[in-house]
Parts: sequence; C-alpha cells; structure tokens
Amino acid sequence: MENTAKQYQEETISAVCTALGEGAIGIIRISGENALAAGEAIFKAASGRKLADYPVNTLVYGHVYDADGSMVDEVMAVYMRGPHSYTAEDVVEIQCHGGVRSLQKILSLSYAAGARPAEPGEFTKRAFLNGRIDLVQAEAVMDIIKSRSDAALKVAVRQQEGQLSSEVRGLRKELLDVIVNLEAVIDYPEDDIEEMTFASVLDSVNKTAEGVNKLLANAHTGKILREGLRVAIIGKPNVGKSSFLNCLLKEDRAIVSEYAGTTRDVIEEQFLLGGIPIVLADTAGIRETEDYVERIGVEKSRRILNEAELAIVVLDGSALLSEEDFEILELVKGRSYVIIINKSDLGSANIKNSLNGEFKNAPVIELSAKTGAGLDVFTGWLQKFVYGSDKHLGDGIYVQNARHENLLKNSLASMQDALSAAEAQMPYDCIMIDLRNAAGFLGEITGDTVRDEIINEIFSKFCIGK
Ligand SMILES: Nc1nc2c(ncn2[C@@H]2O[C@H](COP(=O)(O)OP(=O)(O)OP(=O)(O)O)[C@@H](O)[C@H]2O)c(=O)[nH]1
Ligand SMILES: [Mg+2]
Repeated sequence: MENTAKQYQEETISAVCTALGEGAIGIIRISGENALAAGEAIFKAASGRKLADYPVNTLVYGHVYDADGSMVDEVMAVYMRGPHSYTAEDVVEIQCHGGVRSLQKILSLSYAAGARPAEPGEFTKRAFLNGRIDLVQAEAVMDIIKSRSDAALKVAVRQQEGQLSSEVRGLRKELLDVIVNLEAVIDYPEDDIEEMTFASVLDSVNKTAEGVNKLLANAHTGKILREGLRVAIIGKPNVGKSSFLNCLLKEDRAIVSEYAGTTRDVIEEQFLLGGIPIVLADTAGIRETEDYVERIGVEKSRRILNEAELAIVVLDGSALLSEEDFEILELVKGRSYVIIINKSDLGSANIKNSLNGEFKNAPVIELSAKTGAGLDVFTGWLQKFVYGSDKHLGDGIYVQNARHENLLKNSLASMQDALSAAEAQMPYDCIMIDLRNAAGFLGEITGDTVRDEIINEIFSKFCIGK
C-alpha cells in the first residue's frame, strides 16, 4: 500500500465534479502535487494576481483562457492547500458556467497543464490513502449521495462522521488487547501471567462478540433504508390489491375494475411511505385459471412473493373468507407478512375472527383502499416493522452496507470459534488464530487491514469526480 500512496502523491488528477448537463454552475477539481501550477496555468485572476498570492480557501474571480489566449469562460477559482482539502492534497477548484462545452474545455486545459483524468472515486480514494478518512467514512460519501430517504441520509452522515468506525475500532482494540496478553503468556510462560486465565479470555471475547451482535441487530434496518424494502401485495382476484397500491401512491397507477383478473402483470413502484423507501409490487390475483395470460401472471405473483422481504396479503373484508384466501395465507407462512382487511367502508363481515391457527395473532389492519381510512395505521405499522419498537430512526448505529455486515458476521464467527477453542482448553496458539482472524475482519471494515484489490473494487463503484 505504501507504493500506491507514493504514486498518488506524484500524479495530479482532474475531473468534473458536478453532474454533466446544463446547470447554473459546474466545478472542475484538480488534486495533487501540481494542482496549483495547473490551476495557475489555465486561470487568470481579474486582479492580475496569482492564485497563490491570495489567502488559501479564497474564492477568486477571473477567467480561463485557452492556449491561443482566447477566453473560454468567466469563472471563480479557489486554492485549498493540503492537508486541509477533500483529498488532503493541494486542490484547485474552478467554478465555471455549468454547460457541457465549458466544463469539457476547461477539463481538457487542465490535462494540457499536466493533470490526468481522475478514475471513479479517486478523489475520495486519495482522502482515504492519505489518511484523512477511513474506509467506512469513504463509503459513507457514496451513501450520502445515493440516500433515498432522510433516515438513510442521517445514517450515512453519522457514518461519515466516524460513529461506526470508532465503535468497530473499539471492538477491535479489545480483541487486540486479548491477543497481546495471550502472546505474553506464550512468550514468557515462566512469568505465569495469572490475569490471562481462560476465564478472562472468555470474558473479553464474549464482551466483544456482544458488541458485534449489537451492531448486527440494526443491520436489517440499515439495509432497508439504503436499498428500500421489497414488498409484494398478494391476494385473490378483486380484493383490492391494485386499489391499495393506488391508495398508497395517491395516484391512479394501476387499472382497477370490478372484473376479477384485472391485473395480469407485475406493477412495481418505488416511493417513500412514512419516510421509508419501499419497492412495492402489485401482482395478479392468485387463482386457478384457464386463461393462458392470466396463468403467467399468477406464476409471476408467486415469484415476486418469493423475492419480497414483506408480503401484504389483501383480503376482502366485505365478504366471507374463501378457500382461495386460506390457500394464499398458506403461502406466507414462515415469511414476514401483514394482513390487510380491505373494503372496510362496505361494513365488515368480521372475517378477523375467521383467521385461525398462526393467523389468529397475525398483524391485521382493517382499511379502505377506496376512502383511505386506516392508511395511517398501516404506515405506523410499517415504521415499527422497520425501526423496531419505535416509529423513528433511533440514535444508534445502523450498519447499512452489505460489506460491513458480512465482515461483522465473519468476525463474530471467528470469535465464536475462539470461544469454543478456549472452552475446550485448546492450546493458546489455536485460540490466537481465531482471534487474529476476528480482529482482521474488523480491521477490514475501517480499512486498517485491507488488501489493495478490495480498496480498488470499492472505489471503482464511485462516480467520476467524487
Ligand atoms: N367499496 C370499496 N371497493 C373497493 C375497495 N378497494 C377496491 N374496491 C373495488 O374492488 C374492485 C376490485 O379492485 P382492484 O383493485 O382492481 O382489485 P385487485 O385485487 O387488484 O384485482 P385483480 O387485479 O383482478 O386481482 C374494484 O371495483 C374496486 O373499486 C374499497 O376499499 N372499498
Ligand atoms: Mg389488480
């Protein structure tokens, strides 16, 4: 990793940081050892002074000229001296008019002045390699950009500030302390370091495992906030599935009719409900049918149900439960689901009491997709489903990145191996291997111990200019 870091310091990179398209302003960022020289080569301050003559971080008014001396654009430029910049290197940013031609012209002038095109995520990668931020914080930058809800943004910002990192570092330190103590016992058995008995190994590792478990407990919520909750609406024909979708969306998205078998294909919509991003699929009513196209639709409904993290089973509250309803309820056994008793405006056939077996205590919400009555109850239920007991995002740490979640799980498994080894009074060396693995997985989260390929893979998913 040392080699890479050195190479980074030597190369100056540039890219357009704002979205390419028409905008009020566009920004070109140049970073690296020659950033200032490249900036001075293409930017002329209206005052006639050099950028370097101004105090750092000052926005300077001027123009960009091309090689023939003709004016390209009227701009503002700023010089940020490393390490006090995004990359922790010398950075010059030029704010020009946000037109594609202007941005590309200035970008190519920066290349001519010695910069090379930045790779995706390379500015953030440099911030990481230069030690300004750790890997979790770097990944949080992308999460901030991609946040689909206020809650997801909040979680990402907390991560960017280092909340998750410091928790993970703390846990890793506890493991490293155990390792150091065990090493002392192995190296100097004659000193008979009493404190480091098996009991105390078990104790420390148990404590750390508990900490990891606590982080994992919120991972489900974190993932939903980041990627959206996949929800499938299922039920027999005509119970009001499409009406419920329209009611949630507050628009006439799906065709609704009194004919059973109206919806043939899956209709998928993404939106926020009670601040929670959901990916909702309305499906064809499930029933035995001779109709070829409808049968394909029914097959699709089953497939969508299998992929969903939450199933909404819609029942028609104005009629008695039928055999078909019970068959559909069978399909959600063992999954996360909620039962909607629809058409409450038509009066209730009191079908809630007909639900038996495991469905007796199932979550049931009565509502009317036609009038919207009861929709708030459903929204509240969904918030609790996602956040746990509370309806809002708590102050805790929410792991929302699959990479972090996997590493936490791996670390936990290694700790459990260490605990079993300790309980079986295996030699210290064996316990040590597991503990080192456990600590290594935690280090990979923050980037303290991580291979170059992984770093490259993470940053390759970033956008250019970030
Ligand atoms: N009174 C009343 N009628 C409703 C309600 N929800 C749906 N309906 C009516 O029930 C009929 C069927 O509604 P849809 O939303 O098309 O039902 P679906 O479950 O999507 O039906 P398929 O697509 O055929 O499986 C329509 O005539 C709706 O107007 C409700 O809450 N109250
Ligand atoms: Mg429908």
